[in-house]
Amino acid sequence: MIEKRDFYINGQWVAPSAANDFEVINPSTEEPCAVISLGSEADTNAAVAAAKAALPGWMATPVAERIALVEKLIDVYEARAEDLAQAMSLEMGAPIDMSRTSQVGAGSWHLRNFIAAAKEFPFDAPLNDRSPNDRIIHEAVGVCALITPWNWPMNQVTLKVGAAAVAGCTMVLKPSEQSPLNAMIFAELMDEAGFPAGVFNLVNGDGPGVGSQLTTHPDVDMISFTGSTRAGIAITQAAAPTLKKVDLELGGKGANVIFEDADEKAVKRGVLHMMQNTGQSCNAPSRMLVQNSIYDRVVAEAAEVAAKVEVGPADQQGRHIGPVVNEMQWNKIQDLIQKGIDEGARLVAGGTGRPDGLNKGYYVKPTVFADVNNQMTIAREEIFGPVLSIIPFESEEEAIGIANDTPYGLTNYVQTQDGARANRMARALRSGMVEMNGKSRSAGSPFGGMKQSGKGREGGKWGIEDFLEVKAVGGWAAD
Ligand code: TXE
Repeated sequence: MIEKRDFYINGQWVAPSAANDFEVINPSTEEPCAVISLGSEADTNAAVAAAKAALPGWMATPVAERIALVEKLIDVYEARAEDLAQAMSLEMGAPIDMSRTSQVGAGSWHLRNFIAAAKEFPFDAPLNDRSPNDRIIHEAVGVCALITPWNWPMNQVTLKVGAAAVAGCTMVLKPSEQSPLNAMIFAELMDEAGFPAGVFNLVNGDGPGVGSQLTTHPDVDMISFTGSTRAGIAITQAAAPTLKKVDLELGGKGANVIFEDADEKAVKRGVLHMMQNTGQSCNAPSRMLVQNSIYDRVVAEAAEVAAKVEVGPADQQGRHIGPVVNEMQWNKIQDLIQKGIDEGARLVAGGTGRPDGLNKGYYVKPTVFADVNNQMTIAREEIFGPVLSIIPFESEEEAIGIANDTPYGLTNYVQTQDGARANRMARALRSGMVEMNGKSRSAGSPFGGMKQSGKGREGGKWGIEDFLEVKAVGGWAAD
């Protein structure tokens, strides 16, 4: 059993101020795999104080030096890729091959994109050519609390730490208590890369503890949060009395609109995308909207594809899907599958219970419902499991109406070979991101949502911008 109780504060690993052990459970086996500590208010205060003390020096560090440290971070991150992958598989259940590729790979990708964006970012520039005495300075927001979830842990940690670091912010990371081990390795990497003491700090804890201590702390200037819409609302309310800046990347209920002229791989691609990471992605295409003229064929194909998705433990190599992260998520998913059945959706693959032969571990059957109506619970709530809902539509207008009829607005998907229609759809869909015909967004694109999917954008220059304040200076003297 791994024992890692210390926190990384002010450039050192320090013991928690009070004993408060927490067992991390391996979702593939339901057995404890590690013990960590949940921090107390004294630990949170120590980390915030370290970040506050380091802020002036870090803000004054030239951008090129901050970038150079992030470049060093990429080197040490890639050198420890296997340790990061093993930790993620152990604690959150991503199959090892997926951890080694997309889970770990997302981290270096984001850090590289931040470096490219930071090199071009106008941190300090005249207002325009006509106003040489007006200067626009972008400077760090200040001390940032970074609160991350367990589903794409390194993706989310690097999206926040990379942007905050190049922007000149100092930070306290509170990773999910469900997946702290990979974040603790990441803290070792920040140390190895040579970030000055106090620039980056890590305290483990849960939402009601360290999470809420950070959100209410008077010396924290900004919260960057990824997680549930429930917690996003709680954080916004808790942060209000101190008027902190709050960036939120929350849940989603993406539509994948499949028109009758979709390419022949569109259905398979959509089902596999839904099942990826065992459905635990905020941008999962969880509602497949299918045009009536191809509906029966698509339902049959989707059921067939889902039935072939293999499920297995995280330490097994291959392209199967792993368990979901914990018992609470497993129970939530089971309840929602049962609700789908009870509310009259037609189950065409999977269902409740564990897949055959997997009696221990939080495994879920890859599940597909057809004949779903957009008002059913499975079409409205983020399930965060391998469960696809297929909803029929007749016209483009109807598809737009159904896709937008959700409190969420993160990512939508469109499958059609008609370019004009694809572009009309891209404009009409109310979401922070739209992806067409299996093309994902390019390096440096902004990631984030509208409506109850959050506010703010992560990644590339938009991600950096969110960690910056804008200062307008009039009467700037010639240097
Ligand atoms: O998330 P929580 P949970 C969604 C998904 C999932 C559901 C619940 O639908 O089924 O959320 O997952 C910290 N103040 N997403 O319960 O609680 C918590 O410690 C401060 C979508 O695991 O939101 C952890 O670090 N912090 C999502 C982080 O928030 C608080 C990813 C996420 O935990 C807090 C994960 C509070 N009041 C779940 N409450 C996405 N957008 O990708 C919790 N935390």
